[in-house]
Parts: sequence; C-alpha cells; structure tokens
Amino acid sequence: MMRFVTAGESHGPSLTAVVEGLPAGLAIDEEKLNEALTRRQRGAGRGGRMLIEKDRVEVLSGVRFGKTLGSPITLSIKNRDWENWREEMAPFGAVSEHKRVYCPRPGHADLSGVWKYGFEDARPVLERASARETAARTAAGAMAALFLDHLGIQLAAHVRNIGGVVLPAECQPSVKDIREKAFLSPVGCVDAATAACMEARIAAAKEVGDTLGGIVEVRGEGLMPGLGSYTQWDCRLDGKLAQALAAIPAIKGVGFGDGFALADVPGSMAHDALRRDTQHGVSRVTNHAGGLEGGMTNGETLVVQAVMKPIPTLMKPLASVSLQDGSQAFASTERSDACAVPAAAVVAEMMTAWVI
Ligand code: EPS
Repeated sequence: MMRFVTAGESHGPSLTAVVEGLPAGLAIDEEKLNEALTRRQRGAGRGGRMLIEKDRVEVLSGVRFGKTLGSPITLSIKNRDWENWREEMAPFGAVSEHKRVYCPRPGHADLSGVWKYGFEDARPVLERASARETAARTAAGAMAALFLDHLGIQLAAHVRNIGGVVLPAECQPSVKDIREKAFLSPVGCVDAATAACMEARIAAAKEVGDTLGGIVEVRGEGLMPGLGSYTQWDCRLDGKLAQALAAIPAIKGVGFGDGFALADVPGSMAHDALRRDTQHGVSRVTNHAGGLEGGMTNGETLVVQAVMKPIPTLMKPLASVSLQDGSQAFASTERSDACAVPAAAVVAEMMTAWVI
C-alpha cells in the first residue's frame, strides 16, 4: 500500500513528508521534485513569504544512488522564515506572547481549531492549517508523478478561472499545451489574453485589500482503462480523487469532466457516445465524463476540477469576536497571499498523481 504523512508548522524549522510503498529500484530525479516545488511557489497574487522561501527537497531516507530502496522515504523542506520565528515557534523554552492571534478569521480554521483543541489563541491552529504544508504534499505527489512517468501516464494542471475571469469552455488543452503555456504563465493559464485579465483582476483585488479564488483543472493522459473499481464504495477512483482534492486548503468543490454543468443538460447530451477506433478498438466521440465512468478510468483524458474559495486573510478584515474578552472586533490580519489559485493547481496535479 502507498501512503504518506506530512509534519511541520508553517513557521517551524521545516516540513517533512514520509512516503511509503513506492517500489524499490525506481529512478528518482531530484530536480523534478524541486521543479514541482518551484512551480508551486510561483504565481501572481503571492505575498511576501514567497520572497523568503526557496523550497528545495532534501531526501533523508529511502533513496540511494538515485533509486528508491523500497523503505520509507523522508523528504524534508526547510522553512527559511524559521529564522524570524525561533522565539515564537520554539519547541521548548519560555512561552512567547508575540504573534498571538486573538481575532479568528471568518473562513479560516482559526475558531473551530481553537474550540476543538482548547487553545487560548489561533496561532497554534493556523501554523498547521496553513497552506504552507502543501509544499510537503507536493513533494510526496511529485514522487508519484515520477512513478507514473515510467508508466507513460502524464498529468498537468492549469487554471480555468480566477475571480470570475474564465478560460472559455471550448478550450480543452492537452498536457503538452499546459506544460508549454500554463507552466510559464504567472497565473497558470494556457491563454495569454485570459491570463492578462486574470492578472489584472488579482492586482485590483490586492489594491483594495481583498482576495480571490478560482478553479483549477488537472488533465491526465495515458491512463489505461480500469483504474479504480465500481465493486466497493471506497475503491471508486472519482471518490478517492475527490477526497484528496477537497482536502487541499480552501477547496470547496470538486468536479469531473463537465462536472456541475451536467446538472443543466439531458442525458442525451451528457454522455459520451462510443465509436469504433482502429487503434483502441473503442473510443468516445466526446469526453463529458472526464475519463471516469463507474468509478473507473475509461481510457479517455482524465479531467478533474477543483474550486478554491478566496483566501480568508483579508487586509480589510470582516467582523470577528475577540477570544480574549469576547468583544466585537475585526479579524486578525497578517501577511498573506491575495490569490493562491496557481499554486493550488500544482498541488492538485501532484495529489492527483498520488491518488492514481
Ligand atoms: C498562508 C499564509 C502565508 C502564505 C502561506 C499560506 O504565509 P505567511 O503567513 O508566512 O505569510 O504565504 O503559504 C506558504 C507559505 C506556502 O508556501 O504556500 C496561510 O495562512 O495559509
């Protein structure tokens, strides 16, 4: 069985992922792992933190001379910002009163986390709830992507929507298109004109202290039919993908193929007619299903979308209540991103690789 866990706080010394179950003898290209981490850091709308961090993976176990050993693989990513947080995030020593967060941000884990774990303020919650942790998921997922590469399965993610600036629905890019265009775009979008509007929308939101969400899409080619199974609820590949993608911070919806738009059309327009195909025997005329039927891959391109809400840390904050004295207040503000949709696309790509 393949599994991984991550550890680490946003401003602690480092993030770690322990990855188990990859076969022995798999060639690991360290630079491919680092490329994924660098891609996740890029993007219009990122805040000051990304000027501090330069994510690189350090492999601490499970790989020797560039090949997996079959034993647990430990991946470590340093938090450069830790130097500025040694006192506030010290594992031992005197309790620091700095950087406490008493006014929970609506939309963030702050308040429910304080209630659940019984903290006095939200700092211990947000340190782990922070999307910084997705750097570790990205590193673990990038290991899986390397494995898939050996099997001829290629995935790539792009951005379809930022704050209501939408890539036209007829734009259905190939993995190659995404790699050649979206990977170089500051907003992760394949179309230059749409990308320019997205960038402008982000700049305008930032200007007024607001944040933006959007929609990311992962596309996969080379998937053989029959991955996943209809025979048991927890074997369905769409269910597993939905779990992994909905677990990325700020994701509020996951769709496959035409996704939520399938609610608007009759069955005759929703399904993908079959045709004889000299290469594969049978293929589809269309791909409304996004390559998944009955919880299994059907050999068509995998198409999965995830909807990201706008980031809850607002520079013009919403109303909140102080955890210190119960008084009406405004939510805490601190350095954050105005938009992290391009980063979420990379995380979604790597988590999709992991699930597959
Ligand atoms: C995040 C807040 C910001 C983001 C962070 C996620 O960090 P900071 O509070 O240090 O400015 O930059 O994302 C990352 C550090 C990252 O690597 O993606 C949050 O509250 O979720």
